[in-house]
Amino acid sequence: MATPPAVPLRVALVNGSFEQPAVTNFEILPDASQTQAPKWVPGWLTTATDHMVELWRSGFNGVPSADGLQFAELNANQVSTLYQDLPTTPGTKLYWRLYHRGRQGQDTMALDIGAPGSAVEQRRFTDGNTAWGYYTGTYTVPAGQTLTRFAFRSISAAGGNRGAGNFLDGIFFGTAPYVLLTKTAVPAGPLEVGDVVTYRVTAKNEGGGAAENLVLTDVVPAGTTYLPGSLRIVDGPNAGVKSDVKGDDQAYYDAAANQVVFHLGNNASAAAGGSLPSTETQPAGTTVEYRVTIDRASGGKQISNTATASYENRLGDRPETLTSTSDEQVTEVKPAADLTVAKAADATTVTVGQTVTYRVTVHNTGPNDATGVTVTDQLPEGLTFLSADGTTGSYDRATGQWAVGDLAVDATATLVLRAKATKAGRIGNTATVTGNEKDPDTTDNADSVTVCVEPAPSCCDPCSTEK
Ligand SMILES: [Ca+2]
Ligand SMILES: [Ca+2]
Ligand SMILES: [Ca+2]
Repeated sequence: MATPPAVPLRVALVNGSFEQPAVTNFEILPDASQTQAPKWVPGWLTTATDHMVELWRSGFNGVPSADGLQFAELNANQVSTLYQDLPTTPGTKLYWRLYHRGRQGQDTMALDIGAPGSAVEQRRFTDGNTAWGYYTGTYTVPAGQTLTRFAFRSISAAGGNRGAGNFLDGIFFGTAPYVLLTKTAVPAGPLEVGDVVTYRVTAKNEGGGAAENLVLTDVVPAGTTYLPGSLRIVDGPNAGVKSDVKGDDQAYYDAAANQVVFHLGNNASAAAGGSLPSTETQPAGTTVEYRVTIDRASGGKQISNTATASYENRLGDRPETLTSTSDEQVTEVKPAADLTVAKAADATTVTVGQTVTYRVTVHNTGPNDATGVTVTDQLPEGLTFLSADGTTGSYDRATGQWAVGDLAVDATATLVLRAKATKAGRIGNTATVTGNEKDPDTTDNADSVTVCVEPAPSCCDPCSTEK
């Protein structure tokens, strides 16, 4: 079993786009420390002594939001700093991005990141009141820093009003996306040749930022055959049955590469993968399934299967392609043996009183050795048992069973069965073979032969004196 890599500590702001709580026009609300208040702003804390944070609805006073339906004003009633403190792992690379805008003219703020109390200014942003400025950057958590403050500090605001200035929106500060794949096979097995296995793969984003252009690929495991029409997104965006055809929906079966492909996440299309948010907002991630039939050649073997996903981290200046591999799913397949039987008679026309000689041949075409092989060949009325000679095992004249026992792959056993014809007529007789292992093809497990028994000729009695 492949050991999945350890899941990194997720870092992500809470309420980074100021969408909660919903406000009409604008509201000045207590920060996240004031949980006794009937309505407060999740995630964000302020250094303002009144603990107030100001949220605006998009379009209020003619200012549209940059992301979603709401945004914040850094200066609520006082010149202050708005921040969140997040647990961090030293050495982790964190990405930030934000939208900034002036209210009455050019407003300036600083971004400070670091240990609480000693955060370091990363950059200053000055924007006018006609458009949102968009900024991105990265920060690597220094050694020993297990708590990191991410803070916006008001520097100046046009208009001279301490309670007006520095709009903020669409803020992200956190770790790269990290897709974790888990795979299950249903039923768990051991299974038989010919059984259908349903593979389910769940993709969860345990990182901070969204996993973009998420494409899941699963090569149909060796020893199985894809069951047409079995693609489905079980849970998550675009859930539903998908066709095998490429280009018509979010999944397809690629016959040339013998693999299934799913485009996953929000806004996934027939052409490209979508965006999978972190488990903070999408705890169950997204789950897909497809089915295979176990090939005959897999008898007595194991089927192993691993899914992979590719996705992009678009938090930086350029998209970074990342891949994830699922745990390996191993299914045991029980041995299988395709037994065949052939029955023949040395002569198919005999006379009453003569001996009928049958030859019964049983063969194992595999893929595995057979055990408990039994051929049932009961002599019908009109035939009296004379003798049975098998290359292996013994024939029980009472039950008509020839106990062959073990029969290796490609091995053959033969029984010569002799009987005396006692009655005229057509006599049909069938031999049927069974074994302990699954027989993937039972159409060749019985064979019959018909013998014509003619009456004894009365014309040729040498003792007759009639003239
Ligand atoms: Ca927003
Ligand atoms: Ca399709
Ligand atoms: Ca068979």
